[in-house]
Amino acid sequence: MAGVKNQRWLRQAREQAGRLTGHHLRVGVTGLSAAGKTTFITSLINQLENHRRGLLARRPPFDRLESVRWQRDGVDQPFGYLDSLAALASEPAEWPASTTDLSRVVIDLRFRPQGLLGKVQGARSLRLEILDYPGEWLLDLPLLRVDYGHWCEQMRSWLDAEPRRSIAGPLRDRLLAIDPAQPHDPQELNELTAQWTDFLRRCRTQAGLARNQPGRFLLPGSGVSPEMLAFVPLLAGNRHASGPAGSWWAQCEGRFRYYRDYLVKGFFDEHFSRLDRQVLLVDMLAPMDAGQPALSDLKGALEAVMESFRYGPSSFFERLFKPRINRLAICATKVDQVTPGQQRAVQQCLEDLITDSLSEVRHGGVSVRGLPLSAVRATRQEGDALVAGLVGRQGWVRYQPGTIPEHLPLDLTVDGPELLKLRPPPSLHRSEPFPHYRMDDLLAWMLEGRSI
Ligand SMILES: Nc1nc2c(ncn2[C@@H]2O[C@H](COP(=O)(O)OP(=O)(O)OP(=O)(O)O)[C@@H](O)[C@H]2O)c(=O)[nH]1
Ligand SMILES: [Mg+2]
Repeated sequence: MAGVKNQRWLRQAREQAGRLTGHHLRVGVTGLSAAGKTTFITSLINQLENHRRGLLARRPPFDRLESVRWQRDGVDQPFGYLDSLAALASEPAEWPASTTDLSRVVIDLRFRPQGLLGKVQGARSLRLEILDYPGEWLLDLPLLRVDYGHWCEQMRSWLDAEPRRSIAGPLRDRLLAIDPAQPHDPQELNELTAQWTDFLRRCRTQAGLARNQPGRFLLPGSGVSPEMLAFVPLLAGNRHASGPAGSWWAQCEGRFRYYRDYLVKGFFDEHFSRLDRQVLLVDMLAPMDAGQPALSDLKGALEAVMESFRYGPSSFFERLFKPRINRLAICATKVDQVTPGQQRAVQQCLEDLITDSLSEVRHGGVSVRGLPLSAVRATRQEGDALVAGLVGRQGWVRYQPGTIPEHLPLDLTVDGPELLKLRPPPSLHRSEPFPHYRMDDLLAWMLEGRSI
């Protein structure tokens, strides 16, 4: 434990040193499960590696970019760039696998100097650091603001409402029937934990719901033992409940506290509390396709996640040692699934969905940029139709995506865009920039305001 702490301390010290010289940029890529984080990061490295060929070639400051090095040595848990590339370049092409653990991306960029003074100073370098992690973990951040009794109340109200009530079925009755003050039965607790995990999985797959807590029940990550994850919400419990040692309450409350203070807080402190910029990736199309409950759950999830970050201006001291996010890019992802003319509408619907949170962020003085993105474009346009390959099928289909409203209706009821399961485009190669929408705009935004 002391070794891990020392390592963490050393890394933080190195980062602070980089920060003080202005050569370090930490970008938080934030997105729920399947938002498109891994594909985005893969495409970002690919665009940078091929900066001389793609849209970046003529775009400042990348027109001065001399060299790009994706670092692996000395990086603990490096991002599986090569695995993601192998999937995308396979025949037939596949999307990168869903993420099961944390990984780190470090990219060193070296720029030709600008102007006379720059020439005297020599080449400018910038280290870009990004993290990838399972989106499920993000859903735990709101737990940092609640205690166990509060969480039980919240779960009770979620399970009282559809579609969770039907999905939970008899599990809800079993959890409600437990008297928190009674001695707990370890075997029953294990059974209930397994059922809660299965319930979370079905919420996601059957109803497209986003808020599935605790997220680590679905993807534990390394270093997490099953005992750490043996607790459930006691639906008869509340903020005022208590129980003697050995009771259901004492058991579940203790494990919840450990989960929150060790796993969730550790993840947040190490990875999110020191960000310079944030890219919030949101798959808006899938919940629009799944329907009103999925959109409403996504709204709740995004609002809760955004509340967890520190936005806005900070004092000089804070800027050095506790920087806050001063730029936020909010991006509807995978917009290649609709026609170019509809892409802005998808972005608008996303901004409508979280309009209150965005006003808060803007009010804190943060510059917000909205960009509808596609990290890897799977479709091409032919007239007013799209042409693409489908997962598990050969050849091509020509289709017209359903309509996208100009604004999201207040009751969140929309006619779904009727999505198809697209496969990535063929013949992707590491040494060619992948086709995309607006990755160049996003990269330029990331570096804006940095003196390089
Ligand atoms: N058409 C299209 N689909 C995409 C794009 N990016 C991602 N996808 C699809 O979205 C799925 C999820 O993308 P990932 O990059 O794995 O998402 P993630 O946020 O890393 O998900 P987790 O690792 O599960 O948290 C992929 O398997 C693709 O099916 C894109 O640019 N265009
Ligand atoms: Mg991923």
